[in-house]
Amino acid sequence: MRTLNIGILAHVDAGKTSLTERLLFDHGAVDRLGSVDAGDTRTDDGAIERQRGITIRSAVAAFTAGDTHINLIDTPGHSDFIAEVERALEVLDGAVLLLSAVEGVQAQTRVLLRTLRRLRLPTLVFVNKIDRAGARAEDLLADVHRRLTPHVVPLTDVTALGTPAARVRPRPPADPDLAEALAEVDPAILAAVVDGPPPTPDDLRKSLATHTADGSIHPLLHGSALGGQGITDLVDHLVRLIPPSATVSDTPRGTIFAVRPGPGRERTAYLRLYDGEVAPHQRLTFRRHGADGRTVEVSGRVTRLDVIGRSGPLTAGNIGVLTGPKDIRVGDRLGELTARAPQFAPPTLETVVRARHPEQAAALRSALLALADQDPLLHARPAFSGATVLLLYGEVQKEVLAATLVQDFGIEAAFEPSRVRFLERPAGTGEACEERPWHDGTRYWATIGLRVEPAERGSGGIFGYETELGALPRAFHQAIEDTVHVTLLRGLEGAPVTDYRVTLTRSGYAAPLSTAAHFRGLTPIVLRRALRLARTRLYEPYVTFEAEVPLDALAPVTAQLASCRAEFAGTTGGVDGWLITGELAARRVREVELSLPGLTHGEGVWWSRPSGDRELRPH
Ligand SMILES: Nc1nc2c(ncn2[C@@H]2O[C@H](COP(=O)(O)OP(=O)(O)OP(=O)(O)O)[C@@H](O)[C@H]2O)c(=O)[nH]1
Ligand SMILES: [Mg+2]
Repeated sequence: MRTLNIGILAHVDAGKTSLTERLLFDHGAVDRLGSVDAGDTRTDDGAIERQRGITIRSAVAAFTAGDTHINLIDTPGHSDFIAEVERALEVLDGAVLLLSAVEGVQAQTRVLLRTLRRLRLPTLVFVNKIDRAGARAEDLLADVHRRLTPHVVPLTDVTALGTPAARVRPRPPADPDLAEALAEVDPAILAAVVDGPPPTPDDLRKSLATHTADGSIHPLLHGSALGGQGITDLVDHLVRLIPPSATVSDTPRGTIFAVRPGPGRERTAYLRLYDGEVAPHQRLTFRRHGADGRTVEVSGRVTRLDVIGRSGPLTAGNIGVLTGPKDIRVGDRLGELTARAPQFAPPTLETVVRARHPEQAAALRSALLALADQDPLLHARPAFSGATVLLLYGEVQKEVLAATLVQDFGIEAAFEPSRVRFLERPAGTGEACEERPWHDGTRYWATIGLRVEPAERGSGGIFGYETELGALPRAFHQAIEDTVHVTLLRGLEGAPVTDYRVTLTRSGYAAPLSTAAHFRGLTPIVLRRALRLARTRLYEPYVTFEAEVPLDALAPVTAQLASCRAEFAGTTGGVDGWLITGELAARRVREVELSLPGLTHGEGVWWSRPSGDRELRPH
């Protein structure tokens, strides 16, 4: 039996969790149809998810259709949880991108499809909620072609649209729309359409399979997760059009894409295996990139292994849930370690968190660091005065984190208002050295030479040695390394420094006078001098924005954006409204968001996502 790993992706509330539940129920994987509204679906299983009726973490559930075993990965739709979608993308064979027949194409839909196409992941589009009043079909399709991609081909139609009696029926196999869409990506079909003889239904079917598999064409199907219409068609096409990924060797190769706290201190990890086999009790070694740029390995024996939806060993193509290896994290690799570029930009906001009850301060810090440790996309770092700085995508993520701290750790935390996160990067190279100096009346029995220089974008902070390891006792080395990273939490302009490489160029100590405290005390003095010589540049985050505004609001909205120094990428539409796109400094976003309702009689739709940072220019 073959396995397909299928991601369910969409904007918030499109019906991903409801569709997942429906697929499980229709194929006998659950014996009761749960609902998001009643808070009893299989995949929204967290207490906060059930209370709020939104998905926060990706969840895996499996069912079998004929001789295909399908693992569904239900992802969150809220843009604050885009990091969860990012991790899921890596383990998929294909995706179902949902649209609501009522709400249609949303900004988040566009971002997701753009990413899926870039990754060349086979993707079907499912227009959900055809039973709901206000559902659209023909003009929604026109909208999809205009605002999502022209490479979408409808395979179904709907009767009694927008009513509970809505039904789905297949389009004819030789549908001219199908031939036309395929002609855009398939020269053989183009030649047949233009010069004849016209392509046969069999030609079209084969071309559709090839071009869905290579991610260049997206079949579109209709249905209702609540009513169950169109579900059989969806599964038939998933099975027929999405191929399982090919295995390339017998050596186990896989990725950890989710980690959940288990009973006690144990962690449960989700491993997607691409190659080879993993058996219970096997010893596994995972690899990741460490902060100093070297490869970190964690090994351990598997104490428990469940293969999702199957029994027996974990084989290539499947997902296993395992416990055993300690300190395992999201992103850890089994087998070869390859770098992978992130698909979405890092968060632009930061907040400072403190315990409401001072006696919980230490517990809060360790809870946040534990959460961040399992999850490389939750960035937490200690701040001065015992607080913790967190990087965030948005306010909903903050609320969810506050609720998690209460429910899972019993800690009440206070979050400062979020602010835009600025960063410093070294501008050049600077070097400094001190040999057993006196500073402010203190004698430091330590010799430290440090060089600061820019490191590759996205590398964070790297520490390395030019001195011989072993020249200093380990505790002193560690004291220098730890102090370097803490010191660089504040650069010359007060913002955290990132993408730096600090190298220990000289070191020395005097036994028995030297202590780790001498090294901790001297490191910031030497490092600051080196940093001043290197100089730093200040960077601020930018966002990509999309504003949908009514016809008469184009001029005032454009003027407002221009006064916030937006850079415009395009303005399209003009029939029933305008779509303005561009880039904007993240710190101006709030201003635009607040003015938009007034400028658009409450009809404007604003959407923005982090797009990376740029050097700060004076405004
Ligand atoms: N009428 C109708 N309502 C639907 C359908 N599918 C989902 N809904 C409703 O839409 C709402 C959102 O459904 P969810 O399944 O939670 O949507 P989601 O995409 O998983 O949402 P997030 O995970 O929070 O992004 C719920 O109230 C569902 O009952 C459908 O086919 N028809
Ligand atoms: Mg959901």
